[in-house]
Amino acid sequence: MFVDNVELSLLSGAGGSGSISFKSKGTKSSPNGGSGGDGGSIYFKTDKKIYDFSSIYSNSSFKAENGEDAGKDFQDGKSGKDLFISIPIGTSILINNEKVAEILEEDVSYLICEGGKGGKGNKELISKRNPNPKISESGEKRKKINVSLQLSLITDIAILGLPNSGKSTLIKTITNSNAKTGSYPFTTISPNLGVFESKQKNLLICDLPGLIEGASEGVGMGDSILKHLKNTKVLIMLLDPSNEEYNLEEQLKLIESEIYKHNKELSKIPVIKVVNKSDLGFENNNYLNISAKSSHGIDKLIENIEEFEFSKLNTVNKSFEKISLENEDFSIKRENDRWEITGQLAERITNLNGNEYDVFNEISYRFEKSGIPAELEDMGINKGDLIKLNNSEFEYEK
Ligand SMILES: Nc1nc2c(ncn2[C@@H]2O[C@H](COP(=O)(O)OP(=O)(O)OP(=O)(O)O)[C@@H](O)[C@H]2O)c(=O)[nH]1
Ligand SMILES: [Mg+2]
Repeated sequence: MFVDNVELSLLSGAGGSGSISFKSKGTKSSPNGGSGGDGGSIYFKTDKKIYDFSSIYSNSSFKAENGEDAGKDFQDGKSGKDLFISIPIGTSILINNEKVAEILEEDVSYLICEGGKGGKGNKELISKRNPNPKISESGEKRKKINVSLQLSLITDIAILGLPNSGKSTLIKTITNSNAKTGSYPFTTISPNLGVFESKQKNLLICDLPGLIEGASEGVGMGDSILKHLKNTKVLIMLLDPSNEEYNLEEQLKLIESEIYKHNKELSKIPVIKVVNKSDLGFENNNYLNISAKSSHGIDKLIENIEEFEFSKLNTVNKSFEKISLENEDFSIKRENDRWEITGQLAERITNLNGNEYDVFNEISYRFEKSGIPAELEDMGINKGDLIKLNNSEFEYEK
């Protein structure tokens, strides 16, 4: 089964917590609590040996390992393992229906769900300000993200034509594909791929479902055919002289008009126009005539294909600017003289355990150093207003 669309739920690993412990030497004691391990992150990694999502389709939720909590005596927690999910080149990543990346390069890894940072132990929290900390940080929580992946195949040649024109028969004749053929329309309902060993290199050829009028508006399998064209280098338009509804010129016009209406950039892709079924006695001198069934004219078609220098041809797809997936740092909600601050920065300020007095001092210090007070001032906070920062509450002092 060919799968070009999947929804995945991804969960990164949580960070382990730092520990609070002390080494005593005589009357002196010094902090030696280790730090927690980072949680595992989830990456997408392109693999040029796969052409669709069938390998991840059945397992649609992925979890990376948690980081381990730290121990005493300088013992840091182990980091959780990162998880790499293999995807085909040509994958678009969508979050909340918005495309955030399109991956067109070989062998790249793309961080999609970052693991929680491990919490610092009291050893790592030693500072001039607090040389003997009795506090440690909790690890950051797991992050959850739902993504959809959509594929636009990267191929050298795509075969287009009306239903029943012999596209699947052709891909079977010239490649190793075992596409299903049939004497009825819509035999093919998802792309078939095959490799043609040309003199230049192995060419990936794709046989698509039959195009019908209105495909560009989504009629038939319109979208699922047309979306694969922007990443192909050459088009074979396969015309069927035995079609009783449309003559050859009408078929050509229909194909051109549907694909160019879908995306006018597609008109930049070079085309080989071919009439099939020459064995039925319908040769037409304006086109290249072949019989996918008897192999008549296939040599000539291959000569035509070999004339293109595939390694120099580009696809019409423009590379996509990746949008960074940074979380919003913090958000402020005001209710009269109460200010509630949430978000990742707020969590990083307050994720502390240990001695209450030290915890409070550390939170105040981190809060003052952050960009939050400036923002609150801009919004008109007054001295004595109540601040709720995650689970901590305190009065605002200028
Ligand atoms: N006589 C003759 N019949 C052919 C030739 N090529 C294909 N056919 C026949 O045409 C019919 C359709 O062939 P397919 O290869 O399934 O056509 P298709 O374009 O893939 O069709 P869809 O997937 O339905 O769009 C089958 O009965 C084939 O045997 C040919 O060169 N000569
Ligand atoms: Mg077919």
